[in-house]
Amino acid sequence: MSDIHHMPRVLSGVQPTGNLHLGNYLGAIKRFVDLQDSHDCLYCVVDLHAITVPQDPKALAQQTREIAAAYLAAGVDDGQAAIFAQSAVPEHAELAWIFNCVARIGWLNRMTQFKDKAGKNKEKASVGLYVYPVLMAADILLYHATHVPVGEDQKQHLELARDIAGKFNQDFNVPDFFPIPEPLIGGPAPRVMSLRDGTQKMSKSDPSDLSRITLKDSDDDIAKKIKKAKTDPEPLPDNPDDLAARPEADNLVGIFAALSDQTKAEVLANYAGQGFGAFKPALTEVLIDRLGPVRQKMAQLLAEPQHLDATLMRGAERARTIAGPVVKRTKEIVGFWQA
Ligand code: AQP
Repeated sequence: MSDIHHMPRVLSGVQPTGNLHLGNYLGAIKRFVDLQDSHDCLYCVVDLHAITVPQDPKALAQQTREIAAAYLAAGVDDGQAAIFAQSAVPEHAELAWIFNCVARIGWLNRMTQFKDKAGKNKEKASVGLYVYPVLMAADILLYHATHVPVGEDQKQHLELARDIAGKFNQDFNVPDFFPIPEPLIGGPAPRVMSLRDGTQKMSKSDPSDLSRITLKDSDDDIAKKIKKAKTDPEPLPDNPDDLAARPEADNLVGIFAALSDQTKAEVLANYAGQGFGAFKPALTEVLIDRLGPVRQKMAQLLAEPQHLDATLMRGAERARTIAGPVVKRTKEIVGFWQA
């Protein structure tokens, strides 16, 4: 029998590690907004994750405010969804330790993000970077979250969270104590690719600024980056399947579709037979139309840090009202002494 009835609950987060880009927006933040009316939502700024690689201590708190500002500017309503810093809820680290003792080294050795991020220097990578997916499992399961909106790059980590939940429930004979969370990965742009190379993920750490559109880019920056985006000489097809071997074209059509809440087929219905000379200006217009207001609102919010701090404080209080009892019960299940 279940200990707890699992109501639909959404948890997700973004690292405060620098300039947010279109991949973070389409893969995560825009979808946070779409879910808030139908689900109980918690959106954290995952600063514990951020320090798995070196961060400037003087900049980190401000970067955390920036992500909170991005959530709000994109349309997350802090009256509905809790917005908070991960480090302000100590239960994340507490549950992560217990999960470190549930997860298997063999499981972590399969994680491709660690391999990508540690590169050839894996002996010098932090232990935190290695156990990053275990902390992510704790982030989700701490709230008994049932759904996790993320970009496709996080799919493997979500599978690990599911494995950890299942193993804990089985090891301690508490069927259904932790729900098995479902990834919410979808839409026409689940993996936004670099504007310079359609086979590489758009990412904060790409050395080329032309590879990504950031939420701080001016309208002129956006126009310049789209103008310079790599394409091919063929006109656009009328069938999305015909984009399969054209990664750059597929990426730009996917971005257009996601920003305009259409499918790729609907976008192609308007642009089939046309080249990028016609498509790029239209894409620039959609980008400016959707991202311009987010940029302006973010700037306004960042000019009032006390408002952002109040939002983060309220969010942390609310998060702790859920996290506290879950950790208390988890400790009982594990057998820890509690007065
Ligand atoms: N290119 C992407 N397409 C779709 N979704 C993406 N996400 C990231 N890149 C893309 C999603 O954004 C959310 C937050 O990501 P994060 O900041 O926590 O971490 P990240 O995935 O490490 O971001 P970057 O930009 O890719 O950083 P680096 O360069 O350090 O690797 C997640 O839901 C993620 O799926």
